[in-house]
Amino acid sequence: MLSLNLEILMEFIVYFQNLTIMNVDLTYYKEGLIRSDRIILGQAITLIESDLVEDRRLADELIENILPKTGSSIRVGVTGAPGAGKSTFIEVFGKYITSLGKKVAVLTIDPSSQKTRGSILGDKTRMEELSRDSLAFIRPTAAGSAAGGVSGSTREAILLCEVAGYEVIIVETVGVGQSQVGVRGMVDFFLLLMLAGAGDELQGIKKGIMEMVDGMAITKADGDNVAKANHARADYQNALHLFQTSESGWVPRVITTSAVAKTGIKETWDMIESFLRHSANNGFFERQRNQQQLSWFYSALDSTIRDKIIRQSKDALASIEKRILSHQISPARAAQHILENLTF
Ligand SMILES: Nc1nc2c(ncn2[C@@H]2O[C@H](COP(=O)(O)OP(=O)(O)OP(=O)(O)O)[C@@H](O)[C@H]2O)c(=O)[nH]1
Ligand SMILES: [Mg+2]
Repeated sequence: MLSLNLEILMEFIVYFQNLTIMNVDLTYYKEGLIRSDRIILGQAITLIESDLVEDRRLADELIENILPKTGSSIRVGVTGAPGAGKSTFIEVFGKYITSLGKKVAVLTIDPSSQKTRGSILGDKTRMEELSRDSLAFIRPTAAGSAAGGVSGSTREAILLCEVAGYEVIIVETVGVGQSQVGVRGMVDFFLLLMLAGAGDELQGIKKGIMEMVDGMAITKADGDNVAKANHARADYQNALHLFQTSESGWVPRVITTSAVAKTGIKETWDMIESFLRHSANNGFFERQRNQQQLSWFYSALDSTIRDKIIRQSKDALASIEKRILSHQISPARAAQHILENLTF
């Protein structure tokens, strides 16, 4: 507990020092990352989340510089409804991964708070054991940023963790629309955690999410919950067979797990490993990574153009909004009009 608090305190001290000094440069970040300095990794994530123009410039330079050293981790997304047991599961799962001698980074996205230095405390104390593990790094990331699209900063945070030598990167997101789709687009394996309910298991789950997942884990399968969880597992497994078959050719598996009884943890890892073997063999792994890279580009392009327009055409936008609302111009024509008057 003491060492945990000290570490958090250190991070805050260094963070505030940097706010005042801010003369750190590319070499400082790059070398820090390469020697796997956790404090500098944390600072680099703060840098890429920053909206300040000069920070963004340095962040872009840093990312470009490290790109050749990225891509070697296994990227796993974990999603599920609030309270499904994601953080508790990730703590136990993360400990299992470090017990294999692998370094694990956990990035949590909190869609409700854009810039959340404050929630570091909450997340670190919730994954207390894992955050004390020298092979683990835990960090909440902001949902939106200047790095492009909803998920820009998390994507960049993944790259930073990879350069710092993290071999497995887990991205936790609460199961709400935009953030979930965003995370699906940046990970190799997408795991959905579900709590077995009392009634009809399949009612509460949308077809859309079923099509996105590579695996499901029914959580809290302990005590009185075991029978219910097994039942739910069979139901979901049947349902998943109906959603045949994604481009990967992989049929998602469903397992039961308990973070308390520590069951289903090795099974989850084994499932991910067999997915990786499968998708490496048929070329899907690389295809998916390539596709994700390009869709990141297009979403960055969208948000860059949008930012530029909003900065350059503030007055024109205000007046055209009025014309749209008084039916003098159609929204589509208005958009064209704004674009035609943009200078690049
Ligand atoms: N019995 C039992 N309880 C669990 C298990 N895993 C988590 N819980 C409890 O479920 C509650 C929610 O767990 P979290 O891990 O915080 O859930 P979460 O999905 O991360 O929640 P949010 O981040 O708020 O969306 C906590 O009170 C946990 O103690 C488990 O395996 N068995
Ligand atoms: Mg959580």
